[in-house]
Amino acid sequence: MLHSALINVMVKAARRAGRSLKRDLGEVENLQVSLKGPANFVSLADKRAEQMLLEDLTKARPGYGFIGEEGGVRAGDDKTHTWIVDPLDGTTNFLHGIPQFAISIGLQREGTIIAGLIYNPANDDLYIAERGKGAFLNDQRLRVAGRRKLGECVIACGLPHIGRGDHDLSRLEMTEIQNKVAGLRRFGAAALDMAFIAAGRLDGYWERNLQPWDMAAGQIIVREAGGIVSGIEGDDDPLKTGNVVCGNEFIHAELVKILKPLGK
Ligand code: 2AM
Ligand code: CA
Repeated sequence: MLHSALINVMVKAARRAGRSLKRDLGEVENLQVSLKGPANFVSLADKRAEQMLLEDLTKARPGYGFIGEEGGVRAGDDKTHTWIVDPLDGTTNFLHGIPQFAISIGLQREGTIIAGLIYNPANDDLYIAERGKGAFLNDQRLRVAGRRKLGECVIACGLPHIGRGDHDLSRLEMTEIQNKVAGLRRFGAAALDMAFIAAGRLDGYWERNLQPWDMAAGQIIVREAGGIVSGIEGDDDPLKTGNVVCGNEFIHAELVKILKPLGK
């Protein structure tokens, strides 16, 4: 399939960093049996992947700014464009050898995400989207699921880690949703949860306390697949609030109706 020059740049960068992560996943599996486990190794793998993405993206688009989970903010000469990159989303999964993790690359132009890529090197699933051009998984056009009844839906959430977020609120949210849906899931990689929404595998997803790089690519991929993405207020910007709800228009609205009052 023919992609734009921009998408080609993103795909090439993601595939190189992805090869590195996939090699490192093999080593992680070996290190599980060691006393200290693979934590230090994973931290290096993460940084190495971000360095590759920074190199490739900056080489192809020298002026663009770059915000990466590992390296923070680097300003570019072109103040209108910024890459928003998570080199390894689903770090805990990766650390445990669970093949549910991804590279996430979003491109922001004047405050709007105009292109996104999510790539899981473990199974080679590559999701891309560009504004107005649709969303694709391995060149297959994506469309969000069509279910309208929550009772038939599989919904994913995130769970705050130890020492983070509001655990009581999280349990309250899960209790409310669990009572109304066909299945509740927690996969542990926000970018892939959003990619699964775009692919119609999941009907809905919500999570609090995320970072822009967790959601930048996912946001455009879901929207280009016909889905709705907002914060938990229903009309707020997830990249600003750090809270996200997504699904088709009906399930998104149902989730907001349940979740919004709980956070008050
Ligand atoms: P990460 O793997 O890149 O850290 C898990 O619930 C999801 O939340 C993952 O996508 C994880 O991204 C993300 N996340 C964002 N901020 C986090 C934090 N402070 N602690 C743990 N997970 C976080
Ligand atoms: Ca992340």
